[in-house]
Amino acid sequence: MSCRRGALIVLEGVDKAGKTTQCKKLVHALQQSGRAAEMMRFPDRTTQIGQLISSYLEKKSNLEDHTIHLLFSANRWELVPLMKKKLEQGITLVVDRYAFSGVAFTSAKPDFSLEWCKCPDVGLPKPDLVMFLQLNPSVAAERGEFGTERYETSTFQRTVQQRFEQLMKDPSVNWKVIDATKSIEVVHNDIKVLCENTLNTCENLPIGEL
Ligand code: DGP
Repeated sequence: MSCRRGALIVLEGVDKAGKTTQCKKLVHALQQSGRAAEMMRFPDRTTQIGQLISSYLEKKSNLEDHTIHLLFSANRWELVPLMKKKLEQGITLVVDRYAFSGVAFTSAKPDFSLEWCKCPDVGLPKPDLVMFLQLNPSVAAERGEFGTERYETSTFQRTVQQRFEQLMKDPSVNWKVIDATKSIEVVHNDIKVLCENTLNTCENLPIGEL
């Protein structure tokens, strides 16, 4: 019998929406229910490319805007063989940020079109489900001060949110919006309900491409 593939599930949202917490809880819940599941995150700062990105985000180095965009994309591409292998082994991947963050963050900079920003990620494995943790930027600000990394300002995050809203109009991607103002447990439950449907329907379909 051939192994049923795992699902590729992505959580997106502006900073402070609770993506990392929710990814961890989802992986745990999937494992408890007897499914093989693992978490991944982008950028993956552990690779050589990831270290260049990390140093850029920490403002220890400066990189030209197109260059860093391509490095973020390259960081996703370098993990594709591993992602495919795991999905084919039946492992569901819960991914903290993906190509949509890539497009939303770079296109929030002046003079970058959504179209240009999407190009380097064309062909990446397509998520079976992308959940957008919706959080009003003013509520995000109430969750505490932003950190000191690049991009962590309210003005920039508001523009990022607008770019995500444009991306969510793409009907070829299975977007679902989650109200992230609710408590951690309620959000977790909403996420589990949405995943259930995807997990039951995707396993006989081939992995798509962005
Ligand atoms: P995190 O490790 O999840 O806090 O993400 C690091 C920061 O990098 C966060 O502000 C979002 C941003 N980011 C994530 N992916 C990309 C990308 O592909 N391109 C750009 N320009 N920024 C990204």
